[in-house]
Amino acid sequence: MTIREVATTPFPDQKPGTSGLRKKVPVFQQPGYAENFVQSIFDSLDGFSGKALVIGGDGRFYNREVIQTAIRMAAANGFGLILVGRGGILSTPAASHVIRKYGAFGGIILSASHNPGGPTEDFGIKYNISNGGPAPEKITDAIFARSTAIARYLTLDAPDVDLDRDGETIVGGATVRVIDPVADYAGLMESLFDFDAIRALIGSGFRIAMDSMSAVTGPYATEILERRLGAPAGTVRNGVPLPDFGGHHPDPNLIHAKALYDEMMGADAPDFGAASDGDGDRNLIVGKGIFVTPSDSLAMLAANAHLAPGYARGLAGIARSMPTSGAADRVADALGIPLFETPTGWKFFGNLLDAGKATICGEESAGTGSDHVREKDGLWAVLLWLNILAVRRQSVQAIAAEHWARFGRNYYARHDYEGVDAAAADALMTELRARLAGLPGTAIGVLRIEAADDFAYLDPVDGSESRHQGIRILFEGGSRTVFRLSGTGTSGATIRVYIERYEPADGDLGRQTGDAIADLIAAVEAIAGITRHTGRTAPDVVT
Ligand code: G16
Repeated sequence: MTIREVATTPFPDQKPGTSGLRKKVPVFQQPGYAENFVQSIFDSLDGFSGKALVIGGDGRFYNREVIQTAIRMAAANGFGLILVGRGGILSTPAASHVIRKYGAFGGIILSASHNPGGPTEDFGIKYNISNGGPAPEKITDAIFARSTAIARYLTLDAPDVDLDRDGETIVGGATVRVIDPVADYAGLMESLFDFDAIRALIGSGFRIAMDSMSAVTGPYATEILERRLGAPAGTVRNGVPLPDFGGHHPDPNLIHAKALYDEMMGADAPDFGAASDGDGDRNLIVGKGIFVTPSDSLAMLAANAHLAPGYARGLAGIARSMPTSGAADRVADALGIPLFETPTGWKFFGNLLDAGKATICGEESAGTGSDHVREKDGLWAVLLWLNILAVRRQSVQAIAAEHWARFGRNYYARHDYEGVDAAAADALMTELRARLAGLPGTAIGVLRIEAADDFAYLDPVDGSESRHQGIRILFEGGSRTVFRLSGTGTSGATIRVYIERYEPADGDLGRQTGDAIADLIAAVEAIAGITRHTGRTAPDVVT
C-alpha cells in the first residue's frame, strides 16, 4: 500500500483543553479536521517508528469513522502495531491500562467524556503517553503549535478494518490487532480488590444499582459486577453503549443521574448506587439515603483503602486538584503522608504517580483513581467502595458519619454558569485578578477574607510551572470560594464557582449543604459580580 501525502491547511481552533480537543461533531466532520489534529499529534512525537499505538473510544457518534482514519494514519506514519478495542470501544481507564500492559508508545482516545453525543453534539480526541496518562502540557502545547502550521498529513488507501471481530489485519506496514476491550481491565480490578469478600457481601443480600448511562462502562460493569461478582442481572442499568447515550447527558451528577439519586433516597433504596460517565473515568457514589460528594469520596476512600488487598501496604501520598475540598488533606495528615494540591486536570497527577509520591488522587469533578493506571477510573472507585463495605459491613451512611465525626466535614458545592459569553467570562476573571491584592482583610457579612490568590503550581517532579489555574478566596476559619473557567466546554465559556465550608468534628455535622454554605453563596456575588458581568442570576448546574 502506498503512503499518500495529502496537502492540508491549518484550522485555527485546535488548542487542546483540560482533556484533549473537544468540539461539536460537525466541526470534526470538516474535511481534514480530524486528520490535521491526528497528524499534529504524530508530528509532535519522536521515536515511535515500529512501536505500538492503542486506539479506542467511548462509542459515541463518529467514533468508528475517526478510528478508521486514525488507523490508516498511524500505519502511514510508521507505527508497527495498532491495538484497537473491539467495536472501537475502550473506556478511558481501560485504554490507560492497555497502553501500560502492552508497553505501547501511546494511545489515541476518542471521547468528549461526560459531554452529550450525537450528530450535533460533542466529540473529542486525546493523546496519552506511554505511562498511560494524558499528555502533559509540553506535548499538548507542541500539538497545538503544529496544528497552526500543518501543511500535509500522511495516510494510505486501505479498506476499513473489521472492528467487530478479534484478530489481526495488516494495514500498510502495521499490524492492526482488535482486542477484547474488557478482559485486561477486569483482570486488573480482580488483582486489586477482594472479589471473594465482595461476592460474599452481595450474596448476603446487599443490593447495588449501577447506572452506566448508555455509555462505555456498560460492558465493563456487566462483566465485573454481574458475571464475576455475582450481582443479579439488572444490577447494571443502561448497560449498552449508544452513540447518542440514549439522548441523555452522560454526566454522573445529581442532575443527569437524577433517577438513580431519587431511587437511592427512596424507602426501598438499594444499599449502594453508582453511575459512571461517557468514557468511564468519572463516578457518582450514592449510598442509601446519602450522596457522597466526590471530594468526600476521595477522603473516605483514602482513609479506608488499606482494607483492599491492592492498597494494604498503605498509601505513599494523596493528591487532589486545587478546587477539590480539603477533606482529603485531613486524612493525609492523620496518616502522616504528603498531600499534593495540583491544578485541575488529571494530567497533573501523572508525574506524582510515576514518581511514587502519590497513590490515590481525586478531583471534585467526580474523578478518583490510583496508581493502577494513569487516568481517573469510575469503576475502580465503585469497586474500592464495595471492597470497603464488604470488610466494614456498615452502611455508606454510617461510614460517612464516622468519617466526619473523626475529621470534621467539608460542606461543598460547585455552581456552574454554562454557555456564558466568553468575553464576559474573561472580563469577570480579569477584574477579579486585579482586585486580589486588596481583598485580604475585607469583611463580607460575617465572613472575613484571610487570603486571595491566583493558583500556580510548581510540579515537584519536573519543575514545570502552571499559572492562572483558578482564583482562590480564603476566609478565616477554613472556608473558601474558588473561581475558574472550565477547559472542557464546547460552547461559550463555563464559569465554575467552588464553595466550601469546613465544620470541625465537634460542630454541626448534619446540616443541609445549601444551608451550611448560604453565607458563602451570598459572598460570591459580592466578590465576583456574576450577575453584573453575565446577566445570570442563578447557576445552571449545582453539584
Ligand atoms: C476532565 C479532566 C479532569 C477535570 C475535568 C473538569 O475530565 O480530565 O481532570 O477535572 O475535565 O475540567 P474543567 O473544570 O476544566 O471543565 P473529563 O472527565 O471531562 O475528562
